[in-house]
Amino acid sequence: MKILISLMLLLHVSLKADIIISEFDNVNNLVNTLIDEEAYINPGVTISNITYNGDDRALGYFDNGLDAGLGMDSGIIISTGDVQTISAINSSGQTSTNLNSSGDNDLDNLIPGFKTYDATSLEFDFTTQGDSAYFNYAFASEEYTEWVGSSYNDTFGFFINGENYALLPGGNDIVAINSINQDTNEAYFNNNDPHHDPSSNKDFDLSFDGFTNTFTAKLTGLIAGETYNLKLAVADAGDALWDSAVFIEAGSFSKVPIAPAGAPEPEFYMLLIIAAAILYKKYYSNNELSFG
Ligand SMILES: [Ca+2]
Ligand SMILES: [Ca+2]
Ligand SMILES: [Ca+2]
Repeated sequence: MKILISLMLLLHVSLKADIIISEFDNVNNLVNTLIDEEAYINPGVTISNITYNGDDRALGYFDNGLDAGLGMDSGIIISTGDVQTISAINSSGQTSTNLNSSGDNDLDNLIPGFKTYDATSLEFDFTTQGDSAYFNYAFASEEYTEWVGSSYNDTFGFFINGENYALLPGGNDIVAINSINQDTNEAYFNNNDPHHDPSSNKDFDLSFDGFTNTFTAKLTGLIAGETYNLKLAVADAGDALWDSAVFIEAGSFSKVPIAPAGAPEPEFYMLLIIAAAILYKKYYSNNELSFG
């Protein structure tokens, strides 16, 4: 049995893959990643007039998110720093890049009394075939956990025709350092800050010191066929340091909600099959049939 457990552990380590971060190529590819035309569910949304504001370094793609502990596997990143500093190893509590980008007025209005810096935003028009649109996202930040409650209230918003719809489940709280963290709305928060909080989870393979669960954004009450302007924006607050980012799941922008890919990983099933095969072989080697 010891051999079996060792084998399973070894296989688990070898099958686990680090999060992969890829550089920004162009904004059309980036945004079109959100729509999965190949999916068996017709996304029922169309996108046009794609633009972005911010530094090219702040945009990119991610893969193997589930192995890192994110509630989704692949998609796009919008950040307040250089996405190439995102990795599977949380070796620092203060990873940051000062992009020298300006702030964002919509985000300033979201957090009265705070000023934003290093804003990155994606903007596009969309139409939906239904009366709704959905996408899956998670917010992550290096401000966690030590700068919670301070002026470094980094925030994320998505605005339809100027109004913010990025709200935490069951309430009116916005997505920001001071409104979701280890003390507030903590049920939706993943503490990954061993540098400041020994009780934090050690199983996440992500450089951010904390991140939220994966939320499904619900854009309801829309009119089928009408065009809406959507802006996704993230920014540092207080200063341009200690980065934050938003991960948005590939193929999740749809007229119907798509369940985040946080299901058991394929390696789990593979381990089950391998373990069953070993046990099967062991059983029959101990109970060999004899003829004659
Ligand atoms: Ca960190
Ligand atoms: Ca920054
Ligand atoms: Ca920051």
